Amino acid sequence: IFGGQQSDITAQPWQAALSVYRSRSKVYTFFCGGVLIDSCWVLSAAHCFNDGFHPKDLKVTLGRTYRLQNSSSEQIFEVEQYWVHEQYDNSTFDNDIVLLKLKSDIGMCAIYTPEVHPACLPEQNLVLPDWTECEISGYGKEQEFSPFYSDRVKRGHVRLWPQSQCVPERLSGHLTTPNMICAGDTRGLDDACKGDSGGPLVCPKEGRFTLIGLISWGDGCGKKDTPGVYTRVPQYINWINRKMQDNNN
Ligand code: 4AZ
Repeated sequence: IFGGQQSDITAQPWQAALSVYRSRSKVYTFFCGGVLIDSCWVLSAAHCFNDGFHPKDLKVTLGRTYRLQNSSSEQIFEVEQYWVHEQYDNSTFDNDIVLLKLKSDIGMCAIYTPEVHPACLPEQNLVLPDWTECEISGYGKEQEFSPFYSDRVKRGHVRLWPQSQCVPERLSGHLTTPNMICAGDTRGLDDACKGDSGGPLVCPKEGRFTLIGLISWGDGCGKKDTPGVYTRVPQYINWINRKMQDNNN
């Protein structure tokens, strides 16, 4: 997160950290964020999986404030399987969404605690008012060209942009689609950055934080008058529910 503030995982207990086993270095390497939406289910960005990881090599960490420090509140899971959206387009990042099923022998995975708790899903096609104040979070970089990810989870404040301003002129020529939503800080302070991808954009809806976006892409981090681009989660509620039903064995 560019700007924003250091946070505690209890402020965004749906935040997940995804890592992949690198056989060359024999360690798990953090690569993207994710969002817990149900005990055994995590959403992330499809583009995080461009390398075609084997599910067996993946690990999902929940409940950590410090990215690399073990904590008594953490819950770590292997991945049984993941589903990249069938219409995901690697060149435009259209439909940048992936659903992961966590591995469990007992039909229950994450146990809900103050540090580990799912985000609410919106109803299909929910649209919130322009400039609604929302939050993003993640363990991603604090500066575009920093070599390091953040040691600690951060959160930032962004507002939902009108679709009319979510245009190539503000995104160094890149097109957006109706499956994307732009959000940014009107003060020009907070933004998502590299490594935050797949993590949450949550907005208050009837008093609850509701998952409205998945961090997807942007033109750098924290540039003036440049929004971040997010996968528009309310477009995918039927897709998510179908996948979760089809795969509840
Ligand atoms: C990235 O590379 C990335 N400022 C994610 C979000 C944004 C920029 C880059 C938005 O994962």
